Amino acid sequence: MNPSEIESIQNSQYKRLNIDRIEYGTAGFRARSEVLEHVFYRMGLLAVLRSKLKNANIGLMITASHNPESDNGIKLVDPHGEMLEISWEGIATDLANINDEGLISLLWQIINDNGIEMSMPVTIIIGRDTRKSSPLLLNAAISGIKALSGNVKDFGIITTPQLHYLVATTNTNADKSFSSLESYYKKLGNGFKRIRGETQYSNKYKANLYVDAANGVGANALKDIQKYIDSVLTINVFNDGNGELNYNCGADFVKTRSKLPLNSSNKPYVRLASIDGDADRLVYFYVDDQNKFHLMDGDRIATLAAVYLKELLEESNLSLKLGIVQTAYANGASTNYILNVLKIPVACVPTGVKHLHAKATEYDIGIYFEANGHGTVLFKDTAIKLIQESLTNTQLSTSEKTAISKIMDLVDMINQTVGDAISDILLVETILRTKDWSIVEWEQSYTDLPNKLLKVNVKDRNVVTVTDANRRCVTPKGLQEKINETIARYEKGRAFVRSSGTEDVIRVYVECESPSDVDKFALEVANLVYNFANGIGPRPESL
Ligand code: NG1
Ligand code: ZN
Repeated sequence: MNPSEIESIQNSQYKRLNIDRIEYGTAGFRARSEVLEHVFYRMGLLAVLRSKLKNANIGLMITASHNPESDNGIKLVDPHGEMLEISWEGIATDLANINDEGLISLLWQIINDNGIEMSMPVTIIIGRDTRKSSPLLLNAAISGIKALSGNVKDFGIITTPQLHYLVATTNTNADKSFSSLESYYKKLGNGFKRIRGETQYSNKYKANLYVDAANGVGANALKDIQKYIDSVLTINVFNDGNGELNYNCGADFVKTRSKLPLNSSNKPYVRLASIDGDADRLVYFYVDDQNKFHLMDGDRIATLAAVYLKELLEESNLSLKLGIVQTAYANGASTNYILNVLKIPVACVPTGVKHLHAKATEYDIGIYFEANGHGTVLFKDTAIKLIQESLTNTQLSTSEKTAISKIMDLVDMINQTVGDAISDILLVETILRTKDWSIVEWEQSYTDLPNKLLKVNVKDRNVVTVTDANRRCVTPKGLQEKINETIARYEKGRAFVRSSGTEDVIRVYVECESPSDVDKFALEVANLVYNFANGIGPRPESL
């Protein structure tokens, strides 16, 4: 750092507020927006250091996803569009929490420990969601970037997956020029139109989808993608920004409450979908003629994609290894279906996209989804090369060629940098149309086990530590044994607890065979957590 940079940082208006320690969690920092200005300033500083270290553009996304409008958050995006490397999460946490007097020396420490070459010019790519607090916080981040002489490329209001895509493609453009949103829409939209080919659907599939956009940034993206897919699919957007962000709507609301979002049609068997506030999660749903709600979550999207890819691989005779990655929150019935019906390998990893993404890269084609609807499909570079080469092989049969070119269209249609609700909608719609399935046929592949996800408020959520992909609790001592005793009383019972990385709560998940037992089961485990981890607030006595 040169003297003027140091002076600028020392004189910055963004002084640390006297708040509790804040952690770089599952998806960066998230908190009430009014306490975050100094954190954003410091993440601006850190993004410049990371960018210099990597000699590449780094992304900053300003969003608190499905959290209430009053929250905000920030995360760094690494050069290939992936989440920040895990070893830097601790550095980000330290930098966000250090007092103002220690800031310069901590920056020097980061520079020296990592051997960062400070003279290199760098650019930070920024995007933000629609929150009202975002412009002010953006200024704080820009101020941090400029204090260390970084350049800013601000893409304004965009979805989280768009920011990931823009970072990844900009860093691979041969001339280092900035990618455009248009290239994103064209890539997805063209893949979607091409793969359609001559497929005729007539009966069950209807090319008409209703999407709840959580009153967030995804509403713009859905309206934009419509222009690139012509009338192949009509996307009717509701909760498109006139109401409050994520309030009684959006993918998280629909998944956790298992009910229709605000302003939704309740016409039986109409295919509906919800995305979240920054458009990286997607769930589908419908109501039947008894007005019963049916949810098609991330597990269902993963299995649908797996069915289709498995068929295409068989038709193409390409020898590529397909695998699925889930977390412990995946419904046991979906795991069972993947293993025993589809006969595809499945891995379970800890919660957090970075873990799923990393594991999925181990397969030639890796499908990963969180039950909450965040996920995508990854194609290894070697797999893409094989697919491309096979397209020019004159020995192949017509059906092999058709299948291979469809796989290539999928490569275009899918945003491989991160789960992307817009791209995932195109994927789901492609498969339903190809199979001529209504949402009911899709649902028939397996029956979910009844399940419940609860939150428990405790004094310090860090007292709960876990291992074995979140499935076993290490501390508080004795808690896991008690949970095991409870599980043993329920047929097909499964339960686990862990501290949230995005909210100040302990999450409790249970599933079992009997729908009438699941609430009782969930309350028993929640009460164990409350007792062992010094619960605060109302005891979890009712749901
Ligand atoms: P936490 O709060 O750590 O459980 C939640 C989701 C994650 C992930 C992140 C990021 C559940 C149970 N947890 O994390 O899967 O999506 O938010 O948004 O859905
Ligand atoms: Zn999100």
